[in-house]
Amino acid sequence: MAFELPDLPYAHDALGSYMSAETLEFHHDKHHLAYVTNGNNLLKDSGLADKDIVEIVKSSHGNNAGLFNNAAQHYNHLHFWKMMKPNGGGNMPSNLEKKIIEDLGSIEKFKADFINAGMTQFGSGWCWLSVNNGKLEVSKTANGENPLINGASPILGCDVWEHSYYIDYRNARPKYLEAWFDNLVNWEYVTELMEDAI
Ligand code: MN3
Repeated sequence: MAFELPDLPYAHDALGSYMSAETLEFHHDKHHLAYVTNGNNLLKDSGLADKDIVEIVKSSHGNNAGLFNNAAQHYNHLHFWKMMKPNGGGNMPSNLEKKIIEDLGSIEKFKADFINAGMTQFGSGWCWLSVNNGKLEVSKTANGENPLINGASPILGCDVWEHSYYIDYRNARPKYLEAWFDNLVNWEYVTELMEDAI
């Protein structure tokens, strides 16, 4: 299936100073669009054009680097926009909270581990919460890679490419990660993804 750029699920200025309209104009309207455009060009002759996005990401990994990079980034950003909402962060639904405590120790430990994964990802990449064999785990990946390639299902991912934070936070990646976690995460969407993956 050809890739399409979805509209943002909120206005460009809806996330306030935590992620500015200028950042979203570049990040969604230009960077994500480029992954869609380049991905569609590479998809044409790949033999995967009739597959869905998850299949394309998994099948291109390790044998079609150009397609993989663009398809994986398309997948990552499709979810990234929905993983945020205006006035996000704060309390999470109780079934997600319970599962995090069960698998990862505590909410505080999960937050610290997630932020640490984002901080210690050298160069561009992502930090993740995913479901792997029914259990939650925190991880980080380089560039466009994501937990799908390890057989896990990502349910929360924070983009730590500089294009995601440099306009609003300059080089302060830890400050961005903290603000993102506390003020932007759409925990209801994360919970939906968890319920689908378990
Ligand atoms: Mn990005």
